[in-house]
Amino acid sequence: MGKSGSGKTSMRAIIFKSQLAADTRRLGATIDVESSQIKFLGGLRLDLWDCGGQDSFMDSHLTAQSSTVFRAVHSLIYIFDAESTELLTSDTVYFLKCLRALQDQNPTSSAPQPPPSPASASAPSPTSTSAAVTSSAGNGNGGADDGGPTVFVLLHKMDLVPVDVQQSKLAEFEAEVTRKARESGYKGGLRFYGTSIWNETLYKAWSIVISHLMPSLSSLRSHLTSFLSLSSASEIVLFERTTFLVISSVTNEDDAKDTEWDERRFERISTMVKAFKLGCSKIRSPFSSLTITTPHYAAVLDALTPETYILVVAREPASIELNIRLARPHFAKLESIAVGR
Ligand SMILES: Nc1nc2c(ncn2[C@@H]2O[C@H](COP(=O)(O)OP(=O)(O)OP(=O)(O)O)[C@@H](O)[C@H]2O)c(=O)[nH]1
Ligand SMILES: [Mg+2]
Repeated sequence: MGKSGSGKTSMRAIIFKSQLAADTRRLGATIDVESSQIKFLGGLRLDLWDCGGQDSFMDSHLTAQSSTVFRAVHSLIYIFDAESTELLTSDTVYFLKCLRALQDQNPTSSAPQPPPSPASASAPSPTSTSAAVTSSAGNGNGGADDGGPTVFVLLHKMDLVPVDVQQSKLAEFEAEVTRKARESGYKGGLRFYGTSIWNETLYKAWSIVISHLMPSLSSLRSHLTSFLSLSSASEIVLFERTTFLVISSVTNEDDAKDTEWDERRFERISTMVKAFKLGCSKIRSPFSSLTITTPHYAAVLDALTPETYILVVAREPASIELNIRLARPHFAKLESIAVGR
């Protein structure tokens, strides 16, 4: 959800329909609600509701359609336009109304919780994984461990904000919106991220959203760690096959010590491979795998399971492809177990 023109349909088109960012300029306003069902990681079905943001539609989502839109929601992803002149006025008013509707329609989210400490309620998190993306937690955990829906707040179109003020703008926005949410009685967690369709921040935020939707997949991480050490790799990254969102990653800390690695490398790979795949499909030559060999390292990106791609980076290139082949049956079994759960 979010006001008209904030970029909701653009995000959906890029992440789930593999469209190019430039093509989103042609999108028209969404009428009422566009719901799509996305087959995701085997048997999982992701129900994505793109709610038109024009005032008349917002009013209808909040009144006549309130129970349809807000009941049984797993996650609310609310998009603010960073360039909007009404960011902290009318844009926030609608957001607060949505939080209220979410709380009313999902009573567990209003279960009593310990009050947030002033520091965690208002101060922006010092953690940052990318220049334009910061996440933090309104109630100290940022999630919905009260059993209610999780709210992700995306301050979007950050490319239009000068780079040197992006962090401070996001921090101020987060503090102010969190304060207003608490004052209005919302008790659940809020997670804030700065995003733009023009860089990898969009992939970063959506990878977090998707990992949150499928916590069972986190168990894959321990298996990736075993694979990392068994194959003497420096790094392994797991991507969802269609969206190329990062599901999980493991790094050999000893190798990481020697080198300065780009903190945004995973999201940048998602963005680049997605564009490359699109290029391949345009010339009717479907993407299957990619191998890069340099004097210092080798990287292989290949299908691992029916629903995932794996990227293995190692100093010793000889056995990467063989190791991936040998690991496939094990990960395919794990994936079916995770999905079954
Ligand atoms: N500069 C910039 N423009 C963006 C970004 N994301 C989307 N846009 C542009 O914003 C415009 C509106 O995007 P939409 O995705 O249609 O907006 P919406 O939120 O779906 O709007 P409604 O359907 O009316 O609720 C399009 O021209 C997009 O190209 C971004 O990150 N940066
Ligand atoms: Mg739209």
